[in-house]
Amino acid sequence: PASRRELVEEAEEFLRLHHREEEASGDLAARIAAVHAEIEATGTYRHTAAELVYGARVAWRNSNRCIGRLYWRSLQIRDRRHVDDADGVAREAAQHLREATNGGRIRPLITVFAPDAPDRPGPRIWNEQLVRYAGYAADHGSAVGDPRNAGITERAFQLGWPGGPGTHFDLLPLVIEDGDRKPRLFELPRDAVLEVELHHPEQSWYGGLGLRWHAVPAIANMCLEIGGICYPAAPFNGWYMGTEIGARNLADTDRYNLLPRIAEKLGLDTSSDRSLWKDRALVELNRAVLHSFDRAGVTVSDHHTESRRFLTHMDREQSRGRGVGADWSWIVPPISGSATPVFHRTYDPTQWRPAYVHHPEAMA
Ligand code: HEM
Ligand code: NRG
Repeated sequence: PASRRELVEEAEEFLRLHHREEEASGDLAARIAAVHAEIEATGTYRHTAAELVYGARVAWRNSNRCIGRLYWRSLQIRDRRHVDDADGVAREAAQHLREATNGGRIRPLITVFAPDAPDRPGPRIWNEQLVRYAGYAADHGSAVGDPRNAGITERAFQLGWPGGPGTHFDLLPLVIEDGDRKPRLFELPRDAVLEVELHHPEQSWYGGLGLRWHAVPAIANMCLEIGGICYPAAPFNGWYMGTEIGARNLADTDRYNLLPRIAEKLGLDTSSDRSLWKDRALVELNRAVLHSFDRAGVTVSDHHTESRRFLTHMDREQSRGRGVGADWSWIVPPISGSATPVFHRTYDPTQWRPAYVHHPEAMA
């Protein structure tokens, strides 16, 4: 919020929402008066544990780009608001991954670190996710790793990272900045990161490609905004929808760009777009992702199931008298869009609060 008055307004709006939706939320007028007084005295206010839990869950419910919102009430919260130093954030981020991974039965989870305060900004994680693969610029020929992470890889080098072993899947260190403002590097403990080796259900050559992906998508660079308070470090995760890996991360020409290699192995005619070799390679790549996660006992959903769940979510929300904001271009899966029900309709793009927001200053 730009001013104290705006903070008071946003706080009140959130407290009213909480009170309206949650029966056990107590005396509204008394809580509003207390928050007013606290803002008057300190320039900020502290959420109760119940407000934080509710705020983090509703921020997920309000994530217009997210198809996975049916289970928004199941989000578990690790309240680590007392942790504001880089070492503590690194330690708790690793523990977040262990608890979220849960041996493969992935649990939707968020860890909330110290908020921004008038006298001291909260800590920040520069990596876009807790687990990311390094991207090394090519001296000549093709790049190594994930080109999407070339920026954060470069910043890690500048901060003294010696670099990984040089595979296509080197784990990046976390880059964490705390209230003292000096970004520092932290290697992730190996036991905190579960990865899945990719195999194809029928094509045995596929395993030989040496492909893998991490089990948990944990976005780390979005701010959790609740009632005018910004929690800049609040890494959260659910599980992957297979297409995120198979139709984007491994397939996009500016990511791992694997379609030509897979088409070649499949013996497809790549001399003309009209053979639909890209489309056929995409399907086999996505089959391999789902097959491999299943085989490894790691939670993953497919785009048909997740699309159906999303429409169930919309129905359920509407029956409770709530509208659902959504962004068609993010909700519709990147392959076979028209074969899923989410394609065949429009959505209200209104962005409600609380919300997860990108803060541009922290991005590369
Ligand atoms: C975006 C699925 C859980 C918040 C997305 C996207 C997918 C997805 C497919 C689009 C990603 C892209 O195109 O790059 C899922 C599934 C979940 C899940 C299957 C399983 C439970 C969560 C949770 C949260 C969340 C637990 C927060 C508490 C978001 C947000 C975005 C997003 C904020 C937009 C990210 C951005 O702007 O880059 N989700 N999600 N999701 N999801 Fe979910
Ligand atoms: N597409 C990104 C992850 C974005 C968020 N997706 C989720 N979130 N499934 C990728 O790494 O491919 N989640 O919290 O589960």
